[in-house]
Amino acid sequence: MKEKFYITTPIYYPSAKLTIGNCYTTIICDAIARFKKLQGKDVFYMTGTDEHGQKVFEAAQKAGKEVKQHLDDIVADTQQLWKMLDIDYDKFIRTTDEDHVCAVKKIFNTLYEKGYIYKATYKGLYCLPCEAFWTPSQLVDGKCPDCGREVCEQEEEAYFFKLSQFGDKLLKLYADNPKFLLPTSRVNEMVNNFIKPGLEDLCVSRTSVKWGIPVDFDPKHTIYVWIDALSNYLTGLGYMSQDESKFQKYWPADLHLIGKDIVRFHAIIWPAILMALDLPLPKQIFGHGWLMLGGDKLSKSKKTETVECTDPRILVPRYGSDAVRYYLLREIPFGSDGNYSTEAFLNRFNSDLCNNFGNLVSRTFSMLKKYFNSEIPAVESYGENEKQLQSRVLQERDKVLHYMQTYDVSKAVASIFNIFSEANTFIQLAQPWAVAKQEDGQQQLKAIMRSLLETIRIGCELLEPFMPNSAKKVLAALGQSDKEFSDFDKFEKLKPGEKIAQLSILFPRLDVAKELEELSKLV
Ligand code: ME8
Repeated sequence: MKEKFYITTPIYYPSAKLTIGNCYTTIICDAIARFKKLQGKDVFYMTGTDEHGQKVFEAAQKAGKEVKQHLDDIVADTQQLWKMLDIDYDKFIRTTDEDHVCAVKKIFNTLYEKGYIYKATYKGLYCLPCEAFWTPSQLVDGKCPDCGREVCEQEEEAYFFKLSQFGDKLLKLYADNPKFLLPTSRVNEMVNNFIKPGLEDLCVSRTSVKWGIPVDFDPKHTIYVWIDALSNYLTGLGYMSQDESKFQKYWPADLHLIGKDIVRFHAIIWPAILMALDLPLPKQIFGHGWLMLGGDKLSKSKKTETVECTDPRILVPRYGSDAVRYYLLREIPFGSDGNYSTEAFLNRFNSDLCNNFGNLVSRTFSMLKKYFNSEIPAVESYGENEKQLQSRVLQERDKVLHYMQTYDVSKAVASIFNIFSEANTFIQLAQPWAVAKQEDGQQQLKAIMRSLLETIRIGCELLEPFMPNSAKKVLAALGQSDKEFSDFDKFEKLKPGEKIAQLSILFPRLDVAKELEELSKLV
């Protein structure tokens, strides 16, 4: 039986304006999910939308739409964006789904029945027009951060979750499982900033927020949006529904991949809820860094009127989803922040995708056409140069597998591109055009071309989870459409005598200055 692997993104707040920064989590999860699938795992990849709360309600009002209609439109738009980016999820959960709503009510009831939730009074600073409570640190100049009006002290009846009971259990969890929360710097942040100063019980219901899931036994209360949202990781598998088979199969999650801004909710509140429910904890939570905008310098240094383009709906149709995926996966060191600039994106397109990968494929394919009428050659023996290339390729292949064990996607992608660079260097060294002119050069030429083709094959097999479109295109041309990768170490997978198909140019070279100018008109 296949080993299971359950991976999740956070569920997104509904927004019609997702930038490539928002797409980052979903793209990495997709790459990891695809990689695990190719390794033969039974993967379940879930993403979705977080649709409750006052802000959502207000946004719908502002748009002049009925809330559900407003949400349906945004969700359709988001799903279309994920399709555009080749996000191959297994389930898209919406917190307005009936089975989710039903299960969240049951989760709340269970926590109440077990004595982890109690009723008390919530005291706080309240903004009447906004109907929102604020903490002193959230205020701006002592006033409501949303509308700038005066706030007043107010009390509200509310339910509380006994989070204060979980401090020691959480410390033990982090100590016993050093890989539970990564990168480790985030553990220190949780321990020093939140747990050691003492956890307070968490207010988990509101009477002033109407757009949410009502407490089953006290419906004037709405369940706190984070209890509702975090539960999606269980309810999406059918937890507390008629059919719990997916929950039985896939829970606990193998990886919750989230941005660093929401680590506290996932590494403190979520395990506490699961402990209270007596459920196994997720195996790992990874808090990745952010994509930052460092745009201003660009227009100054270039002396053109350029604006940063961060809209995937402009970038993907123009440059392809593989290019956007590649840039995000490669450019942001996993776990740290990374800077975005349109110019860096376009430069990477030219240097890595066009000059390195695309050029290697087109050179190799056209040489094969010229020398062997596009037929994969059979080889009697390999020379020193070819053997060296093969061993370098295998070294990089091992690195990719190693990095992917810790989800270090940026290093894994860099290693795959090292494979293509090695092959380009090999071409310069082996000089097939010179060998072709030698009378007794046929065997050597076959060994050179075969080594290049197998290198491209291995590189593209590894690349498929990250850049599915172009990798699949090349593999199909090579007559390879195997689903799982098992034969990396064989340099003899391609079938001699078979003809490879010709490919159109994978990544046409861009005129960066022209593109920047065009993009600035579109944003
Ligand atoms: O937080 N760079 O949803 P969300 C990298 N609904 N990642 C970014 C980013 C950037 N510039 N901007 C956003 C929520 N993200 C909650 C989650 S889960 C039970 C509830 C990431 O739409 C962000 O860190 O604000 C998060 O991982 C994801 O986008 C969704 O953020």
